[in-house]
Amino acid sequence: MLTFHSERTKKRDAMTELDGGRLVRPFECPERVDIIIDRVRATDLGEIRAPEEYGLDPVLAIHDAGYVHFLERAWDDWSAAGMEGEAIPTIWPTRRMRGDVIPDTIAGEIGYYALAAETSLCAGTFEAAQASTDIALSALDHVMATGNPAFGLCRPPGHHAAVDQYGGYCFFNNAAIAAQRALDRGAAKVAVLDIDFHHGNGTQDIFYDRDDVLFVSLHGDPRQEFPFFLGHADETGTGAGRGFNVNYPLPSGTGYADWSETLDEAIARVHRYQPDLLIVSVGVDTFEHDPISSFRLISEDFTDIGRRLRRAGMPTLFLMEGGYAIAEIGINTVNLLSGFDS
Ligand code: Q9C
Ligand code: ZN
Repeated sequence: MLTFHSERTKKRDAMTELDGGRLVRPFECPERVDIIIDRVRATDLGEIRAPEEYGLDPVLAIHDAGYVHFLERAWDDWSAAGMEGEAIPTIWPTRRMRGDVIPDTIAGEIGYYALAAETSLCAGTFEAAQASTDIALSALDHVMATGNPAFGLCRPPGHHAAVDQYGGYCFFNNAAIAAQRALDRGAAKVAVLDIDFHHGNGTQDIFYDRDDVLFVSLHGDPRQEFPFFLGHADETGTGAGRGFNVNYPLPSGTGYADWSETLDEAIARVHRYQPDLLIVSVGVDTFEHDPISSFRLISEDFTDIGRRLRRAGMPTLFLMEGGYAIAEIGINTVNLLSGFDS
């Protein structure tokens, strides 16, 4: 299988993540892509290609223009305001406050556009987010042109990013942007299957009232896990989208027996939908040793996931989301992809 990769994704190298009241080096770090690409090479998964550049039009087909331009200038505005650390919000438009007037000063704007505080903004974030989206779109175009699968080694990840909000390490929702481009280029229906440990709140929210994108997600129960405020089983879509959003929240400690049974149900739902394209939001943070997650998949399980996805028999685009057990991130990711190829 072809991999799309760019060194430009490493332009985001934040120093800080707010974690347990301390500032630590982010779990979502640039070495993640180095380790995965080394494993792609070591296993001869297939050719590695650089992405094309698509500019902001496909991003603006999903995200709010004010949000995109905020991300473009946020770091400069933050620095110009004399802030000494990386950019982290401290207040949000929460219940009973005004969410309809956007502040015009960086300390307020950042709370308007952030959905969580762990993800610091730093120099290079916007460039890396754009590179990540270019990778997703290049991989998409390959799948659409050939019918063959492709892997977009996206970083930063995308599935927590909503129309006008970043957080959970995500800025541009690569899977949503790719799904929209597929529709714009002739696909009638696209399914997004999200197997990252965390609920893909951004992707769900973007397509919640639509029937041309089916969103199906397996994830840690939001009663216990990030993003906490979305991802319950009773979120099934609204309006035309009713029935086209499917959540499978699973308890902490879930191992592969239960997880894979749920995956088969999710695949069966995707199959009934008969999409022209399947986009898999690939997180390997379901791994037993992931430092921020609580499922118990082992490395061999990822190979089996790939095999099960192959049996579904659809044109498939894989896009990287989470996975923070750095030592095994290459093995786990490439196991999944080579399981699909086998
Ligand atoms: N400081 C993705 O997997 N919570 N995002 C962090 C540790 C945020 C995960 C808790 C987790 C975000 C793409
Ligand atoms: Zn995740």
